[in-house]
Amino acid sequence: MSITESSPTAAGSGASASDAFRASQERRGVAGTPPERVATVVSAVLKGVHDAIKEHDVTYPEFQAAKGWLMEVGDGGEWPLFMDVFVEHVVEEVVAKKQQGTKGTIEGPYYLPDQVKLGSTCKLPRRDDEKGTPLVLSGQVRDVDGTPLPGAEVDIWHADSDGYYSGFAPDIPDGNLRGVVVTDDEGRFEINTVEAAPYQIPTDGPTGKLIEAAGWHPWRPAHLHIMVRADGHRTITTQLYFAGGDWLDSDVAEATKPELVLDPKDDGQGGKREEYDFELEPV
Ligand code: MBD
Ligand code: FE
Repeated sequence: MSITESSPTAAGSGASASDAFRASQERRGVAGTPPERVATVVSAVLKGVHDAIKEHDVTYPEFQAAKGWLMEVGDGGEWPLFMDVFVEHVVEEVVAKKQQGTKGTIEGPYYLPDQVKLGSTCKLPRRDDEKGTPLVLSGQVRDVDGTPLPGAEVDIWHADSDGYYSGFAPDIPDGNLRGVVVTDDEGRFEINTVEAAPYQIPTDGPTGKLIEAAGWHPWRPAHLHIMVRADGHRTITTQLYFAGGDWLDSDVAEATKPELVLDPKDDGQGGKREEYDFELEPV
């Protein structure tokens, strides 16, 4: 295997995250924003930049280097990656203040809509030789008042045991380790999958180069992404993490929360099991 075929290169993951984002913009639609709002927020952002320049005596070479780097982020299609790693967690923190129910966290750049629909007890699509410890995640989707929600959708996507996502890395079949699980008449689900590995920001792109230049690390702890939808309820977008895993206390994307950390138990057959329930607030 050559490095270009087997690594989560910037060219492979950054640019395709941009394509996925453009498609999602069509889905979400873009609301008209009044000029006062634009001026207020953009002025505050620019003030932050201006203040940093003054506070740290930023030089002309540094200013020009920053300009070149910004151009590279765009050319490499890494804006979705950069924004979701370094900015999304604060947006989520702000909206979460007004929300009830199961804790959410950031969506990140690797969600893909319209994945295969699966029955309440199911196996996520995987390769015949999919590596990784088997993991069964079961639970119930309920309203915040405790009422079970049959027919809710548990839309799950995660990296493989090498830390790569289908749709964003070469050589992984479309839809691998992705699926929309529909809950049974008691709101329950049981998903058979494999443990994900920690995720590393591609080191060969502009985001990775910035991380290296700053002496930071490029890792997210192992995680499962989950979006839970039910009629009449606010959709929850969240992630589940694993107790004791690497990078849990230093996620580069700052998206962990104590409530979202699982501690799966051995099932006695070489695999692991865990339960996690989701509570959705009515809209
Ligand atoms: C990921 O897998 C992720 O979840 C986020 C938030 C950013 C980059 C890669
Ligand atoms: Fe992720």
